[in-house]
Amino acid sequence: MRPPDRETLVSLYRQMLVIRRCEEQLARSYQAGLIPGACHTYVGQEAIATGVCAHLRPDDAVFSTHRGHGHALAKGVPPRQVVAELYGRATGCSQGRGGSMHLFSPEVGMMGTSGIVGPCILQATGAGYSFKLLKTDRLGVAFFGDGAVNNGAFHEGLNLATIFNLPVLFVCENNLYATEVPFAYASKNPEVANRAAAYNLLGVAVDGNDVLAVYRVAGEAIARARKGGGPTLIECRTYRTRAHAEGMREAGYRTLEEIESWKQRDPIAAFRKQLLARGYRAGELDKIDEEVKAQIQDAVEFADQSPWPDPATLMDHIYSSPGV
Ligand SMILES: Cc1ncc(C[n+]2csc(CCOP(=O)(O)OP(=O)(O)O)c2C)c(N)n1
Repeated sequence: MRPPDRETLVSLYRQMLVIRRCEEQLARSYQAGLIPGACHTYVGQEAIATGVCAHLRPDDAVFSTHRGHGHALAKGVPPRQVVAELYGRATGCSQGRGGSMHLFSPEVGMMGTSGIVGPCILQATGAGYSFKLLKTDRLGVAFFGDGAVNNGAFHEGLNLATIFNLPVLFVCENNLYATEVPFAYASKNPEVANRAAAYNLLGVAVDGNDVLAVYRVAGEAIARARKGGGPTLIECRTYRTRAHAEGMREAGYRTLEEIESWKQRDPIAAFRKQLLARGYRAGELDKIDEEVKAQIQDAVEFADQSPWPDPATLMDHIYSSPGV
């Protein structure tokens, strides 16, 4: 695969910042009581959604998790629609009916975040099966955490995708903990990528905090899948630096030293260093950050001023209309 050009490098940097600044804002909004429902932030894992989704088209289908704001943003849902959805407003991507764990935008191929751990693996497999039957080069993509790999859905999805040679990308974001349970406790096999061998499937482990590494590995897997080369399991090794969900504790089940050591490996700071070494000017990168902050501020004001869903529409979208 060709290395990313200048425009791509800048867009990767900007995309990671959009996710980071949006998440930081959502955390503040949650603390201010403006977000009904849970809020699981993606801080520390931005390189994964960014590096994978950079290769996706709007007609590829992404299925995500409870920690899915970053996937939605990277897949093309505008920050205004994400923030408004978490605020429960009618202008949100799910019209204020879903919140954080039901971010849907089929127009851009964001087929949903989910509060249930595991099913996204099967939904992406189903999408891949459908795309294959339709003889397209579209892709199904599942993002999931290490907490999903001991779920039956993981076995069923990987097995089916392999035997039918489906265009599916399985992206495991191994951030070492499922809520407060260490992966090393939940499984005697501390790796995810090597589980692919059980299905005779290609499994690749990558540094999930290195956006260029994720971009390269995902690009190769996606190009292969589009050409009929079948599924790939990518294990992105990473860490969430905030609590499992806002309002929960950050440490106790993990040490402050461990959190600090991963903060030193922050994916955005690391990429900024790489860009500076490639000759980008600090001022140029700071300007991107300023633009992103303004974009997120705009999203918050938009959400704040947006109407609540009309109670008269309560039963809309629940049953299909006869004959439709
Ligand atoms: C089927 C199912 N079992 C249990 C839960 C409760 N639960 C919510 S988040 C979570 C941990 C998920 O961990 P992981 O998949 O590693 O994702 P992470 O939170 O680390 O991003 C669990 C067990 C759930 N939502 N769904």
